[in-house]
Amino acid sequence: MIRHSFPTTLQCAGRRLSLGSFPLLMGIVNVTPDSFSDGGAFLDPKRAIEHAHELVQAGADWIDIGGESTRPGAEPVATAEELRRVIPVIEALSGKVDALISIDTYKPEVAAEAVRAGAQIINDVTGFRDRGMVDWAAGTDVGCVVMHMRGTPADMMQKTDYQDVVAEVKGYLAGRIEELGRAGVAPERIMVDPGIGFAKRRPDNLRLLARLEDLANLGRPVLLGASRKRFLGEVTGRAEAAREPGTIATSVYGYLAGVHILRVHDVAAVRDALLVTQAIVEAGVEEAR
Ligand code: HH2
Repeated sequence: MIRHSFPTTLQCAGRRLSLGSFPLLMGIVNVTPDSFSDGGAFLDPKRAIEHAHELVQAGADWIDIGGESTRPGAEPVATAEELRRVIPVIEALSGKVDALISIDTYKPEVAAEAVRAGAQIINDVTGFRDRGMVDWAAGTDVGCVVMHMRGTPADMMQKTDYQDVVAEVKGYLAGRIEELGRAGVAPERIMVDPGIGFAKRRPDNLRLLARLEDLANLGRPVLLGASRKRFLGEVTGRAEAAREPGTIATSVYGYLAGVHILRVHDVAAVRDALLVTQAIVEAGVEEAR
């Protein structure tokens, strides 16, 4: 019944990583005034840098730095402002933390500057929809997170009409892997993400979570970002700050379904839950011998 992570290799910025036995933990650093769960808390670069160090101490393998909120209804941020927010933070962390660094952006200008500052992975919530982003990525060796969404954060919640959400998300991601491949981005550099909460309502999010194995069939590492999201509040009645138990449930479920990377706000809490899950899984394997 347990579909434990199967090994997949990821190539990024000259490194070859083997993913599989335990999910990588991606800690979130939002250098924004308006992110949905921690808006304003890390807008000051000093606080953002400290928070990244705290996340790594708590067990983060990877730090995701973003300078634009993508919560439903969010308006775009100008490129210059996004750069002003994220670049000092990446520069201060590069070479100073024992963790991968990604930039959460869909703008090629921001991606290029972030990589120059030390980022090794581009986390593009639009799934490299912008041809400029595809061409830019093809000329680099960075890792690429390809996420599914429809429209933009401003209008995505008006685009939630699906016949079969799982098939559509999987088809979209397969198409993006193909286009990136044609442009020269090797599949070994790509990770896929269903985009929980992006142009999806509660039943869509729950269906995608229930069928995560289908995405693992794409043959690329699967990244899951459900931390503190709205559907958890809809299921539990809790506000953002009180959605950690719900986040842990999705993380454990994702781990057992074979997810390779978990994008979370509270790395310490999720790590403990996964360590206990892993211990139970290993005891079960022992028992079956
Ligand atoms: N979710 C958010 C932002 N970036 N990237 C990936 N790959 N997957 C996700 O699910 C994902 C993401 C939204 O969460 P958060 O960063 O906490 O909020 P905001 O966009 O309001 O800054």
